[in-house]
Amino acid sequence: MRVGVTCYPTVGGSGTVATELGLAMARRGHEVHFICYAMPYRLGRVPPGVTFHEVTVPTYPLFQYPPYSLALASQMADAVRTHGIELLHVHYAIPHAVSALLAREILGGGPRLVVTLHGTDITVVGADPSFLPIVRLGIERADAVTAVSADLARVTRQTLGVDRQIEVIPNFVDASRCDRELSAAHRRRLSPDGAPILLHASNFRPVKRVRDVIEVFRQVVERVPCHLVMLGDGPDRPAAERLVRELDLGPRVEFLGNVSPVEGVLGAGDIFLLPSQEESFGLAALEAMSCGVAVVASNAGGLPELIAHGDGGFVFPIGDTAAMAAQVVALLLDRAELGRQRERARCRAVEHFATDIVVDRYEELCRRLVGHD
Ligand code: GMT
Repeated sequence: MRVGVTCYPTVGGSGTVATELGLAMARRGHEVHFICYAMPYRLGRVPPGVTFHEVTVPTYPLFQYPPYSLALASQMADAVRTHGIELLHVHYAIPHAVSALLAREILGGGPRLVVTLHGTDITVVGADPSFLPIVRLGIERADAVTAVSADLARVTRQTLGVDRQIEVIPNFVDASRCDRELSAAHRRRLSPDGAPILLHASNFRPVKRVRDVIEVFRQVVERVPCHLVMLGDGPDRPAAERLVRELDLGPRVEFLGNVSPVEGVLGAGDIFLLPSQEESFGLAALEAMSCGVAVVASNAGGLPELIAHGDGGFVFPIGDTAAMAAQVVALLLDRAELGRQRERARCRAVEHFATDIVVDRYEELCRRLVGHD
């Protein structure tokens, strides 16, 4: 098959999933064309079977808002025409879905369209009245729509008022990216006293409730010595760093920003904290689980589909930092149980969310639409 993939190329779950899926499809012999405004951060050296098409947006004095969606549509149409692309797979509905529809208009028909919904494209930005009608159009007109959790599929139908099939295909992880040696080296540096390590990784947006991460840590460290490692970057990071200083937690908390490979640091931890307000899936938690890290999270959105309470992870009501902290303390005080939970987290990631299992489902969907056996 010849497939065009569009995603946000920056660090983030949807870009990671889109890129890893494209790479997996290329390894399976398909021709994959990434059509994005920059090289996806996870692409690295472009392997055989993969082509990158950069979308450039010309500037002009009249353009206070350069029309990226239109440049993307033109670039999609051009790539389809030149390379005989049979299917466009766009990740994150805004604006990719409607750009793909426009590309089909330009071509007077053409490729099949798959839209994969990732979360805030529906729950936050997509629900905004300024985008809702255009997101609904993209979803209604696509040949197939997938969502990364059943909860996101349900919320999409409810929020947009659409009544169409949305296939649930969860995110996936390649556990071989975990590197025990690298993680051991990180652990020696991050915890010179050998105390356990709590982790958080996100884009530090308000939906992540980063203050709750710090509040949980504050309650835990009062009872058990430990460290907190914060990965990623975003608008709430300065306030989080300030809060850590105000609470006098500085010596025990490190903000590392975006690190690569993230699994190196994730594998150095014991427990991953994800107390989000909204979370359609929680890819960072899955990555941590695949490296043998237990998860303590909120029960927002699709998190209970990823985390089976008591089996490698625990979920609690959003904002219940006391319950989360009590769970973390219980695990840190019972090292045998912590070890069992960490192993269960790894098993669950590998048994339910391994790359091959999930890529099979996307490949089957694409074949069905394109009509290949
Ligand atoms: O908008 C975001 O927070 C980023 C977005 C992304 O592009 O990574 O995250 C969403 O997609 C991820 C990949 O499917 C999911 O793992 C995240 O749970 C989801 N974020 C939210 O729902 C807040």
